Amino acid sequence: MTIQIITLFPEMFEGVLNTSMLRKAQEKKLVDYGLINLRDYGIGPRKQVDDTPYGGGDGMVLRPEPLVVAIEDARSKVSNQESEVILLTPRGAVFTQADARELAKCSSLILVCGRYEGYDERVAKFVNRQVSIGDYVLTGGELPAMVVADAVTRLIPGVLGGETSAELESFSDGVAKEHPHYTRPEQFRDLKVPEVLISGNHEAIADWRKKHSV
Ligand code: 6GU
Repeated sequence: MTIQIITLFPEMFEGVLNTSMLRKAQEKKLVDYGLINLRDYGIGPRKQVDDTPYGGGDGMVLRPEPLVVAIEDARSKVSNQESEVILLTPRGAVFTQADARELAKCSSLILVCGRYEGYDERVAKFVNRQVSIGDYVLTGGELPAMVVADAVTRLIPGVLGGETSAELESFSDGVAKEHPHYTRPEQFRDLKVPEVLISGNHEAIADWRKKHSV
C-alpha cells in the first residue's frame, strides 16, 4: 500500500512513521509512505498557500490551487492504482475501526492535512471523504493523519507479528478490545496476578480472557 500525506509540516511525521511497527511495515515493503510538502505547491515567489477569508474574519484560509495540484500530483504518482483521497478536518465523519478496515483494503491512500483556520471549501470536490478523529479541535490535520496511517497500517496483512488479522477482524462492528495482560513478577507490591493465569489450565485461561474482553 502507498500512503501519501500532503502537509505543510512533513517533519512532524518523521518520528511516527520511522518508529516501531510503522517502520517495520516499511522495511517489510508492506507500506510505502510519501510526504508531500504543500509549500512546494505555493503560489508566486513567496510560495503562498493561504489568504484572507472572503466575507471577512480572523485568520487565514488555505487556497484551493496548491492543495488540488498537490492531490493531482499524488494521484499521478500512483496512476496505475485507484487512490482514496481523505481530507482530515474537524467537519468530517468520525473515524472508526470499520473505516480503518475498509481503508486497509485500498492500494493507495492520499491524506490531506488541513491547517490554519481552515481550507477553501472547493477542495472538498477533489477528495473522496472527509474524516475527523473525534469531537475536539486540533491545530491541524497532521496528528489525525498519523492516527489514520497507524490504524490502517497495522491492519495490512503481515504487519503485525503473532496476532492474526482474522482475530482483529472477528468483530464485525466496533473494536475488539483485548483482555488485560500480566507478566512477571507474580506479585508486584501487594498486587497479585489472577490465579487462573498461572494455573496452567488452558481452558480456564481461555474462559477468563473471553470474559474480560470488551
Ligand atoms: Cl481531522 N482536524 C482538526 N484540525 N481537528 C480535529 C480533527 C481534524 N479531528 C478531530 N479534531
